Amino acid sequence: MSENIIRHDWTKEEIAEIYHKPIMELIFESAVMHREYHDPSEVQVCTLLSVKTGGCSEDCKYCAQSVRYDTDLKVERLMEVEKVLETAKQAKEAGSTRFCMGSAWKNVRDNRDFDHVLEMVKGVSAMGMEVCCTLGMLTEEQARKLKEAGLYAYNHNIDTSREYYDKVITTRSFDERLETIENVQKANISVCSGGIIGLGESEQDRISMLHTLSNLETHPESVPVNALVPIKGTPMESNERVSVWDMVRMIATARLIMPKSMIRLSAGRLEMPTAEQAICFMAGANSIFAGDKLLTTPNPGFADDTQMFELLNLKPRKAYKETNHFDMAFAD
Ligand code: SAM
Ligand code: DTB
Ligand code: SF4
Repeated sequence: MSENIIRHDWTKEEIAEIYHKPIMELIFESAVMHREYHDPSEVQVCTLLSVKTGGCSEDCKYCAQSVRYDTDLKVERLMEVEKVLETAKQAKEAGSTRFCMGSAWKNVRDNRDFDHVLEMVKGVSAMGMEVCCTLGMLTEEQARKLKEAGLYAYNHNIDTSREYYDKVITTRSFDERLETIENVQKANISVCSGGIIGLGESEQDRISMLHTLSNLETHPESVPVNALVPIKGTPMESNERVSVWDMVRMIATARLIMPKSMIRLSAGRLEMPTAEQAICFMAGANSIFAGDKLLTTPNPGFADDTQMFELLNLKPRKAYKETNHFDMAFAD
């Protein structure tokens, strides 16, 4: 293991210097760092399932599920527990080791729906998969209940920089997001937190977002880097498509400043040819969302990803490995 120290005191200037390195140098350095902490042939394969779709009261300007935009999305009630468990079983059979359930909620409420989500968590955990949820804001008490049910990780993205945040969302604050992350950490649940690029933010905003993530007391165990999937009907429907080099810079910088974290090449893969995804893996990405649907939008299917893994000599990372990443992440 290297003598690199996991730092939580990065300055924006230092992060900017890394982010702006000549691209080949940046990829080389992040690839070296990646090899210090991870097996570069392993990629974590997570499956996403939207267990409660649409009808969300929030105004996140990128999102297909907000009631405020006319996005042609059919609003659905919370899925039946059995149906969710059936989907998780299929994902496991297809090689997925993490199952992430998402709901279009501003926050979790202590009602029957939450009781059903707890049953879903118990059921998926019993299958030996790492269970993750993304249900919006959470109190410490609710986080503890999820932990007791077997929750392994909780996804709550900061989405963008503190400075740009209110250009994207006005119905809940950046600090509320950080509070939820804190509540999750207090319950000893592993944190998955990252953001989106392509929202119209500047490079300085991207650096600022990475600054916030890398200066958390414990680095998130996983850091999803999403490219905006433009949704018709939302205020961001016409945003310009993110370039692969911007994804690479984000991934490589995240890898260099949060070396132990899993960096997830998240939304946006459908538009990326295998060669572009390969550069992202080279730059330190080691996790993907698999399965032909993200929450509401299409994603490459298992068959396509299997082919890509074969071509790139990658293999899915096992769940709960001996060198448990959860313990590693909490051992800074
Ligand atoms: N409602 C919960 C919340 O907002 O925390 C959980 C689900 S929400 C859809 C999860 C995350 O997905 C968002 O925070 C955002 O980072 C990402 N996301 C949503 N729509 C997206 C889009 N169109 N393109 C890229 N990422 C998106
Ligand atoms: C994350 O960072 N990206 C995922 C997951 N966490 C929940 C969601 C991507 C959503 C893409 C748009 C959609 O399918 O609606
Ligand atoms: Fe609701 Fe989450 Fe979409 Fe925001 S991102 S509108 S909170 S579902």
